[in-house]
Amino acid sequence: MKKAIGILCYPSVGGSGVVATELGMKLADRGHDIHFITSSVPFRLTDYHPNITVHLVEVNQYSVFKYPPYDITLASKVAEVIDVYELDVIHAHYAVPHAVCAELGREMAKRKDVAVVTTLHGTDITVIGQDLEMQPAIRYGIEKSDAVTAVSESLARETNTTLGSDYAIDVIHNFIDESVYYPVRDNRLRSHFGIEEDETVVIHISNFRPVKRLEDTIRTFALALEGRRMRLLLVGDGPEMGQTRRLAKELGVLDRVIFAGKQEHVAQLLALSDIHLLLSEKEAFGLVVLEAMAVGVPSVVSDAGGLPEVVRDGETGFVVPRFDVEAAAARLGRLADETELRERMAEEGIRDCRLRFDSNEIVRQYEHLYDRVCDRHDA
Ligand code: GMT
Repeated sequence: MKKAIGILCYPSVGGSGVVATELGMKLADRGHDIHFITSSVPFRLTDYHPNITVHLVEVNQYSVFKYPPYDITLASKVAEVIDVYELDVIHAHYAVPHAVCAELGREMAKRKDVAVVTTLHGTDITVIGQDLEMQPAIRYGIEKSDAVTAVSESLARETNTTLGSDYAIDVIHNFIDESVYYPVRDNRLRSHFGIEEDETVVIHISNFRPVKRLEDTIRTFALALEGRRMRLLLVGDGPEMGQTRRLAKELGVLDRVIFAGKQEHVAQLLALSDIHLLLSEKEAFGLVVLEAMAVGVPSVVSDAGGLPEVVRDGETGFVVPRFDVEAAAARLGRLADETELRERMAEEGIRDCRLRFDSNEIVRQYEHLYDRVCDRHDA
């Protein structure tokens, strides 16, 4: 049944906002009425869609406020949208503040028969959840939700371990937009970066935060470079950028590293790459691994969090122990040397995208969940 669904998400940062926006667009395509309630228009929402409305949260900057009350304003906006648009479901992406604000908004609204679904994305548990001051808020958001999902089995387990709880958490994996990420090889941009035809391109894409272990990425690349013609294409920016550049210089590989900066359209960069590298310390899912896989670029990943659920070790890429740069370099070198292995893994990965991460199937899982929580509310 078609539903009116409110979506709370971060509009401009990271994978959680991307997944929330893609989900909203897919649901709108399937006839649901989607209401994004955010601080700005989600950056992936580029086209007009008749079933999508964006409600902006405008915080009053009144001088008595030392801290502008964004969360309270968001909750008030949620209440307003519930009542005016007769929402059936509020879907909060990220535990804080969104799950908490979804519940507060429901409390404030006149209509009470709206269900709250929360999706945990990773750092809301693995980083923010480690902060004991935040745990009561995270627990509240989870416990008040009618259903909670996590983007990987690993995150579902870690949530209960971190919070010392036994919550029933549904696992719904992430998906990508198959019209943007599809199997393609396109070397045209190589010349722009001064990459020779016979060079193997290793790509890393992230927000350059400490959990992404840029240090391990550079050390792995430097070790694997021995006697090989390879370039490391770094896409993104963040707090670790300066240190990354310094380490590349110190290890004598700076001229082999390309700093592409933050980019919105990574599909084109994946299309010119041979191997994708992500050696995170924590990673609930690793959306970028799926993006690489869909384009046909196999990954070498660490065994952090949900990464082993995305990459099948030895089949669609390689999984190595976290922080083990020797193991990562050995796998990277092998993939660089063995074109046939790379191609076989690329094919398997493309197949996995279709079979295990098909967007229509994953959106259906969310629809079933909405039906379930709404039925429970109506009963
Ligand atoms: O650190 C990031 O990559 C950003 C972060 C976010 O909250 O947007 O990403 C998290 O959510 C993504 C979408 O579900 C997952 O693919 C990422 O693995 C997860 N990041 C971490 O767990 C570090």
